[in-house]
This record gives sequence, C-alpha cells and structure tokens, in this order.
Amino acid sequence: MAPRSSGPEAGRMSDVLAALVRASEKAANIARACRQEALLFQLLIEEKKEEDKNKKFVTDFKTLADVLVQEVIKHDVGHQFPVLKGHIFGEESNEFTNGLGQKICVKICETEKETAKLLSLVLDGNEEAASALARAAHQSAGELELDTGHAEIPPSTLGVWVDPIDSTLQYIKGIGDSVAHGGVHSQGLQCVTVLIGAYLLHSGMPVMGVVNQPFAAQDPNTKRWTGQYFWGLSFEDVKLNSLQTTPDPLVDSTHLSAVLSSGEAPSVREQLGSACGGDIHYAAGAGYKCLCVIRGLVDVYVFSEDTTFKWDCCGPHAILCSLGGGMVDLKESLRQRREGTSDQCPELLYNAPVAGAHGVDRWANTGGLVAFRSRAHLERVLCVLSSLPC
Ligand code: 2IP
Ligand code: CA
Repeated sequence: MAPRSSGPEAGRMSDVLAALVRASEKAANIARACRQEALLFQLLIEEKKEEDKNKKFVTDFKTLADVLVQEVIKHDVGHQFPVLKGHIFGEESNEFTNGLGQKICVKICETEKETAKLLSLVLDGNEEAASALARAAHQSAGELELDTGHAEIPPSTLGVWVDPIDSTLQYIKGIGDSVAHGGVHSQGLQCVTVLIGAYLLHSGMPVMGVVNQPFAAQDPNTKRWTGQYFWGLSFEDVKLNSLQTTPDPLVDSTHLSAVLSSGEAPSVREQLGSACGGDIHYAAGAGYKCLCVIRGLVDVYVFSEDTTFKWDCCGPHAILCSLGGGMVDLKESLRQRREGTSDQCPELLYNAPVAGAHGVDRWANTGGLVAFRSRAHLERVLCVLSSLPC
C-alpha cells in the first residue's frame, strides 16, 4: 500500500481518523482469530514482567496477540503517516523471550513470510501458528472513507495512544454467554475493546478516537463473533462521531446511572449506589465502561483508583468530547472545588508522564476519573462524592 499523504504536513482529519479506524478493524480481526483457535490461544499467553505489571492483578497476562496487535497498528498507521511513526505509544513492550531464552522484538516485517519467520522464533518453532498470525497481520482491513468535512490537522502535531486489547483478563477467560443487564455486560468477551486515540502533542487534549468491540455479538449457530466500532472527532468547532446523536439540552440530572469497576472503593460504591437509586452497574474493562457511557447505556463511569492509564482513556475520551461530554480527573476536580480555585473540571491530558513515577505508573490516571456525556451529570457526581479524600 502506498502512503496516502502527499507530505509530512498533509492530512485531512478524516484520513487520519480513517487510518485509525482501519487499524482498529485489523486489530479486531487478529483478536478474533487468536480467540477462535484454542490451540493458538493457549500458545500466546506469557506472564508480564515485574516492571510492566498492572499492580491490580496478582497475575496479569501479556499475550503475543496483544503485542502483535499493537505492532500492526503502529506499522499500518505509521506507513500511511510516516510523521506519526515515532509518536505512537502503547501499553505493551514488543520484547518477547522464547523457550530458549532468546529475546525477540516482535514487529511487522515487509512481507508476510518474513513476519511468519520472526513469529516462529517467538513461538518456539511452531510454524503453523506463526503463519496463521502473520496472515492475519498482513491481511487488508479493506477500504474506508469517513466524511468528516475538510478540517485539516498536520499529523506531525499528533500523538497516538493504543491499547491493543483492553480487558485482557476477559479476553483470556473467554466467557461467551454472559447476560447483559440494562444492556451492560458485567463480564465476558463483550467487555474486550481495542482503543486508539489521537491527542495534540502540545496541549495533551484528545482529538480523535476509536473504540472497537471485536466480540459484540455471537452467531448462535456458527459461534462466530462479529464486532462493531465507534469513532469520534473533536477539534476546535468540529465535533463529529459515528453515533449520530445530538447532545440532549434537557438532561434530567435528578436521575443518575453509573457503571463502576468491581474493584471500586466501598465508600464510593455506597455513595453512588444511593445517588443512583440502584441504577448502578459493575463491568470489566475500562474501555468497555467508557463505551457504556458513549452509547448512553449509563450516564457516567466513575473510578476513584489509579489503575487506569492513558491508553485506556484517550480514544474513548475523544469520542465523549465529540458528544459534548468529557473525561475529567476526579480527585483534582474535587480538590479544586474544595479550595475554590476553579469550578472548571480538569480534563485528563495525554502528553505528560506522572512526575517521579516509574514503569506503567508514569502514564496512570492517578486522580481517578469521571467519564460523562453531560456536564449536569458530572456536577451531580462531584456533589455526591464531595467528601471523598483527595
Ligand atoms: C485494564 C482493564 C481492566 C481495568 C483496568 C485496566 O486494562 O481495562 O479491566 O480494570 O483499569 O487498566 P477494571 O475492569 O476493574 O475497571 P488491561 O486489560 O489492558 O490491562
Ligand atoms: Ca487497558
């Protein structure tokens, strides 16, 4: 595929966004391919190294699928927009150690054959599995045109955060028959998402995002899964998304519904539980919980802990902004209100690491978050949680 942009500064926003959506579709294809072949899937699990460990899980998993998906996204987006190459960041390191103790950097090569050869080193010589993965990595995701008008943005001003497979635990568990309550799945493959978000390097504000749900529905007969994706763009006055809904000016903020992590602090669960009068859900996956807000299944996603990261939020955040909502730092918002320094809530930003932090914690959302579509709901949450220590 020839690069589409004519120069480093060329770039209709729709072309960049289409590249992100296409990459997410390819990622979703790989995620499905790995999951649907049990033997292949078993081969892919490797434990995370100490530094990279999400401290929340006793055992977290890094899968080759995860790494491969991230490399495919980097490769495809970087190929189309070469200036973005050094600005695509993700959760995973691409270094693997095989059974012989050899360190191998997983990457997408020029040809499918070369990629298969490299992958077979990671897979201790399992050429069949390596070829299957390489095939998925080199398959075209098809053409895609997005009509987002003529807004332009130089790709060189953008950074990109990628979470190749959010909710890895659900991906590994592979539960296919979870039942949704109020449209929300508490667990299962439906909670798995591919998250890609672009932000402005200078300000850290998110501008474009894709949330791809590879396992949205399963055919009861064939057991094959189909996915769906949602995108959004929010740059200056341009606000567009694939949901085709307009923000409702008459939001009923007296009623509140929320989705929380099952690991949420008891006090937050209690306070929000009573404010929501029972309309509260618990679900796996930071990306999936954001998707529940984006789709209007719940009003807010609140998280008071520090175990979400920039790659979990950037893509969904851009979509929420395109809907007139946003994603703010919970504790910083509460603190500024308490001190009377500002009643503007600080949005999460994506361009600066946490000072003094190491490993993945450099990119943690340390003050927790509130994801919302309407400011009225955000206000309500801050009011309900006003006594939370911050
Ligand atoms: C995880 C994943 C978890 C989430 C955690 C994220 O990302 O989304 O599900 O915890 O915050 O960092 P919870 O489900 O309790 O909200 P990953 O699966 O990519 O490690
Ligand atoms: Ca994640």
